[in-house]
Amino acid sequence: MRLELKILLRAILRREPRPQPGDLAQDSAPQAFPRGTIGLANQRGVALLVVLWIFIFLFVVAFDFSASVRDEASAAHRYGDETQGYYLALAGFERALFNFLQQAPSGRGQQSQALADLFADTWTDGPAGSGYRFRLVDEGGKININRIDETKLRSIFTNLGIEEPLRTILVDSIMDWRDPDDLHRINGAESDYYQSLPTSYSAKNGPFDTVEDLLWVRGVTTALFYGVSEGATAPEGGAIVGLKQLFTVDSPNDRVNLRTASAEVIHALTGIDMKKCQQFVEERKKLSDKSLPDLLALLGGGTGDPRLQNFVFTNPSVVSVEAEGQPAESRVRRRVRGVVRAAGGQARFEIVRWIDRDNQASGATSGENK
Ligand SMILES: [Ca+2]
Repeated sequence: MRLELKILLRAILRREPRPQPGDLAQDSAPQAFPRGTIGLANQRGVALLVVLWIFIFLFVVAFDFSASVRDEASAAHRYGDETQGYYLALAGFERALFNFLQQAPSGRGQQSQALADLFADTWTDGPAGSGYRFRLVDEGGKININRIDETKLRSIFTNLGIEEPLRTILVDSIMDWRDPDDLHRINGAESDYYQSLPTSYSAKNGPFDTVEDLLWVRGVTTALFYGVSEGATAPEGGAIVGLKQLFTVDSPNDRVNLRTASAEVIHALTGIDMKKCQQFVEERKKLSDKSLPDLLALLGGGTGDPRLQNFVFTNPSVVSVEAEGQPAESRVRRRVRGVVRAAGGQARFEIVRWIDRDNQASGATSGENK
């Protein structure tokens, strides 16, 4: 660029004599221009080009600068929004915790309507303009992956419409993952199998730490775990359900709390038609005073029905609290999640698990932005 500037300056400083109009008139015959005139015209063209190049250069520099300033500004803005969203989410978490502790579980046996609604699997908005919302999910309403036995596990996969041989692979591999020994079942997998994978690891040989650990187990695909396989068809009377929705490691019970269990969990446990389970969940919301016989009748079975032996009826004591914060006039949303166990005494509660940045938040936001 310096070279071009030099050329330009030289062209200006040289001050070549301009051709006069008379000159042209004198030699109007169609002959070649004298050499000096051609040289002059060429040099002027060069000056013009140089000026144009300088303009382009300045334009690019200015554009680049403005774009980077704009990016920086929007990044700073987004960061500010996200920080605000995070603290709003924390506020939502505290609020949800307060609501939960207000009802839990000192008054066991008291079956208040408010408590049931708290676990209706819907988001509750904070006060108007607060910018947060929260949701409480009873972990007791899901199936404890560390406690369920082999027979029930098999029947769950059958109810989900998973066919052989995958069903047996899943059951055997989950049991192998949990049991302390390294002897694998016929279709199971122990460390020797996992060691032979491209990215090798060992079997846990102990209880699952999180539900996500299922993803390490042989046969469990992300589609199966999240329930989002494309082009999959739902089994008859069933639905595509992700294992993530069904299982928990935090449930305090061997059985599932019928008071808060989702339609998917009831369907997976009992094999009752998915539509019917959804109807049951809707009807359950309307019942003001619930008891186990009421609910069982609603589900269409007497107390003698063996399928219903999978359930208990209790106040939630271990809950997962999800809270989302979103500053006003912003599209940024932050989500936090914590699993809280109600405890007696002074402490009143204990945080079993804390997820500072819940992945679902980003997924949900991008989904809603579409
Ligand atoms: Ca094992």
